[in-house]
Amino acid sequence: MNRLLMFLTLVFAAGCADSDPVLEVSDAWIREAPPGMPMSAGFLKLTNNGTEAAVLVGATSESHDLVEIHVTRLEDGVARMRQLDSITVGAGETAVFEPGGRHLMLMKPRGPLKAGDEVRMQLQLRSGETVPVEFIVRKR
Ligand SMILES: [Cu+2]
Repeated sequence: MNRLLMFLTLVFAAGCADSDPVLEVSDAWIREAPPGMPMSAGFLKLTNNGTEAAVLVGATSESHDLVEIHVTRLEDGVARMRQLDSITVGAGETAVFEPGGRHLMLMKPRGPLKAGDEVRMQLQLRSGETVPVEFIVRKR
């Protein structure tokens, strides 16, 4: 769907332009949870166009009461999720959140989400800045 591919948000960190990172978010989507499943996962690409590292330390979502940074790893052939305290995106780098890897774990839903829904989240940086991101819910 071209509309989904075009779902690109340019986000400029607020504040002084010189030292603050300029973060660009693209391809932000949430995987629709199967019926009865309380958890979903959010994915995105986060590019740091600034000159200093940006450190993601958390997120809040209008759709869920609890959001954690997770990574999925294969351990002894079994996929396991672990919580991460933070993810550092160096200057000029892109952090990719994708199925089977890093993701935003969405827990304690405030209501059901279905494909096509749009969800606003705020990424929280260690600097204290927040980055608003619009996610779209897609089918699994
Ligand atoms: Cu997870």
